[in-house]
Amino acid sequence: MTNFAGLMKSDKNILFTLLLLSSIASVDLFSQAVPSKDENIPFLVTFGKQGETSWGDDDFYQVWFFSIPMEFKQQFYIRVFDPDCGGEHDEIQGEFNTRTLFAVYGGKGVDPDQNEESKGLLNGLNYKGGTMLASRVFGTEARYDNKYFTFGPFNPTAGDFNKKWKVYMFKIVIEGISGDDGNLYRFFMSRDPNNNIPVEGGNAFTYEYTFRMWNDFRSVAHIYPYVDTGVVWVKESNFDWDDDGHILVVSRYKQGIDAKPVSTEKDWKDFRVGIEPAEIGASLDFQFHKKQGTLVKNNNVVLTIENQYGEAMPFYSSPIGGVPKYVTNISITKVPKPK
Ligand SMILES: [Ca+2]
Ligand SMILES: [Ca+2]
Ligand SMILES: [Ca+2]
Repeated sequence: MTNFAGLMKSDKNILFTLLLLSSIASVDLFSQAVPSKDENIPFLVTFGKQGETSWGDDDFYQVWFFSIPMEFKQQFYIRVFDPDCGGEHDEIQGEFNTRTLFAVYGGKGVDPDQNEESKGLLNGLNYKGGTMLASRVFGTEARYDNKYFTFGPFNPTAGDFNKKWKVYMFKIVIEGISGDDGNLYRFFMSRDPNNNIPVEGGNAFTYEYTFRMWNDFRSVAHIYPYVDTGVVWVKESNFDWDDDGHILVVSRYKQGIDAKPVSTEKDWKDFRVGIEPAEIGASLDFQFHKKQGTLVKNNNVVLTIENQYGEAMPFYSSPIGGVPKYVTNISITKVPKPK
């Protein structure tokens, strides 16, 4: 830390050092689990489209992107844990009768930087842009209950190339095509069809995160929106939070801003927070601290975030720049704008 203290003489150097630290911290070998270890979220969830939005899924589909660094030349797999709806983990309504489509896309049309509709945010737009590479519909299937199903192998070059990040992008669309139960599942992007072996430098992201909270008081879930150039403020929106505690916004410069109000039942609530210049090019940490006292059980929720232009921002499973930690005694407001 002595070198760091020395650099603090110059504001410009502080900024440079932080950028350097953030790029070093960005290597994360656990990044291919979705949700990731850093997120500490038990499951993603998608309900059958005859379900009730009051159970926590606003639109009965979800879109996830996987990115593969261009240096990676091997084939890879997308593994889905508990893709069926029935037996363990899933949320029954009446009887289990839900069918869920999982479809993997590559090629032109996938990259959300080049195709806004691909983000999957607005109903009626074509979030299935790209070429379908594999798909399967799962009902109640004991052979995939509490087990993995593996899509692939895929060649990295079958993805949609993104020049900015130098990655090939793939996406998986999850749709509750019938029924009314909640399908809980997770992903792992793997080099191996039968084991979870990470693709180095791979990542996963979404623009609308639909997930299950833990059924305990102490576990804190996190999601990590990435703040790109030009962002001045962001609007976080949450759906069907069941008034389940606090959402805190944390970064190197935010110790924990209480994002109030949170949603209650079948409603959206939003919260705006300003972005400091030095928070650009890194991730924020949205922390979900559950309500104490009476346990809110099986809480399914939806999260989105947009910038001041109304553009949706991505949540990365492996936070870009690493997990942001609040740093005391550094006030970024003292950093002057570069001349
Ligand atoms: Ca049912
Ligand atoms: Ca399931
Ligand atoms: Ca809920």
